Amino acid sequence: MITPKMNAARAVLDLGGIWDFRLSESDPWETIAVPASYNDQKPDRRFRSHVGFCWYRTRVTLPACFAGQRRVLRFDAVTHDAVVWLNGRELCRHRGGFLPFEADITALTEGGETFELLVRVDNRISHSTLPVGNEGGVAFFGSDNAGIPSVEAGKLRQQQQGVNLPNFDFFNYAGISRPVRLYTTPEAYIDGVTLDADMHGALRYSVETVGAGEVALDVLDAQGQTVASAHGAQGTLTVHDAHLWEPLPGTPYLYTARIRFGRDLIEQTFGFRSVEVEGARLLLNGKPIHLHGPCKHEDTPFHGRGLDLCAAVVDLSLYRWLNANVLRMSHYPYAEEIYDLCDREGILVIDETPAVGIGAGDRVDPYKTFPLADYHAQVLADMIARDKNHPCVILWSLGNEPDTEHFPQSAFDYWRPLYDLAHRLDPQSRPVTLVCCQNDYTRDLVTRTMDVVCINRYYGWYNLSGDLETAKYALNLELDFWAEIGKPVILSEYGADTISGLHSAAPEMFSEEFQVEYYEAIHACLDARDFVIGELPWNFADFSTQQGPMRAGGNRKGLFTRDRQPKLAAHYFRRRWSTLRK
Ligand code: BDP
Repeated sequence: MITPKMNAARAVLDLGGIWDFRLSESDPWETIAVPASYNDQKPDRRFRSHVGFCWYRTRVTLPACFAGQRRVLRFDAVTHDAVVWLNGRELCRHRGGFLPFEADITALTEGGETFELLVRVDNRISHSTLPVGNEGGVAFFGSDNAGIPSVEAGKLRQQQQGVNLPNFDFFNYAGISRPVRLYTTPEAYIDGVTLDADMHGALRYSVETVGAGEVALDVLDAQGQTVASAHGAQGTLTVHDAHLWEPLPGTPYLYTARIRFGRDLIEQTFGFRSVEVEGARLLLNGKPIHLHGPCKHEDTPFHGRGLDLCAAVVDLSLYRWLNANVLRMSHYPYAEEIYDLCDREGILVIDETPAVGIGAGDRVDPYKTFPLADYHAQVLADMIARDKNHPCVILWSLGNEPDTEHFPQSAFDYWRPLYDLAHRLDPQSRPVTLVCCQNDYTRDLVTRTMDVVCINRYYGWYNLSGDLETAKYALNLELDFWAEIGKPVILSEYGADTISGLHSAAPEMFSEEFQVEYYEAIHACLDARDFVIGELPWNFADFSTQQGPMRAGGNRKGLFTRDRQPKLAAHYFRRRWSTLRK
């Protein structure tokens, strides 16, 4: 799906602004900002803890000059499920909160008139959604007190009244979280573009079109000069002495493919770069690369998970300040604008499906009971279709922390087809991974079969808490195991909750000094091992979560506070990453 951008052939109308909103059909309409999550926009607990449908409404006047054009309404993301009506008539529905959908409204509109858009949003999570919600009253954190009659009765009451029980550790923000746009195309139009450009200057391309016409493609350099051209819907061309796209501290050189088809036009940036796994190394442009940068969430004050472009620029500027070169888009595909930014800023991206929390303890096999396989495959396909042309994307992550330990064969049978699908669908056949939970790694049959092994580990925090010497001992033991597997390993999460401003001279957990000592201890293990090709601390910034006994004002593992002020550890990483070369 092509990201709508205005150019000489296409108009784009941003429908963002203040819309009407209500939590239920019996509430009065009130104001809400779009795009943004609705949860933090009102000082009202009902907004934060809402479960089920809510309603958005706006009126749009279509410019008269849109007549004679094909007209498409596009939602970049509505979290989680959406149904859209235009003038009371159902237009489209979409499942899943992190990828775009669109509807052709040409036949329903003319240009010059006003119409009403109504959107019903559903934020419920369950065993059949990604991310996964718990069913049966199981809470993610804290003691369940299973069996106590009064507590069980309370859980039953919660279920009857409707409750979301995330099986994941980030707030279940919902709403129209990314831009809504109306765009035009000529009647015969470009429907898809696939670019595969490598470090030798070869560009393989294919263009999908609807209607009659010829495809012509020009490659423009960063100065706008045409450096290569081709005709036809698909082919290969070569740019001689191509500038490579390199991550920081190199130059992320971008070219533009200008594609014409009849009266239509698409301008798609891309970069010449190659990525592959060779033994226990990850090669970027033929050279081993070490990945270092914190994982993140789309999470800012007020906006929740809604797109906040200013915060996005601030955040990526802080990646540069940290001397980071990678951003793992935990735990869902981010807004398209962020990939454009990463392309420009030279930040590598690990792109992840929203498959978080596929697990239900040691007695229930989630792979036999959660109806997810087909839907998960669809989400993966949609993510790859959306993001495949970005040079910043170097690794696909099929999901985060599923159960791979209790039902190892079942897990393998579930994840293997997704791994194969990702390779089949990606024209660049980027490496594929699955981010694995801290578990009995000797039982896990999936993680070791990925192109890159990604492990989340909390030695010294959730286990062996505070005892960093023993944490090192245990992590070293595990790393000895992975050394034998012979694949590149990324420590894809590790971290310690830290309350900004809490200090201790003999560092204890939650203090800023402890966070630094924790990282120093873990790094002592990593630095001794060449096959560990990446370190992705958890998390870039403090972020909002479901309330619970383990979370004081959210997850505090940020290197920065939620308002992006550095803790001691941020300075530590800035120093470490200024010299880190492997
Ligand atoms: C990991 C999860 C991440 C959590 C983190 C934590 O992947 O989403 O936020 O732990 O507990 O298990 O801080």
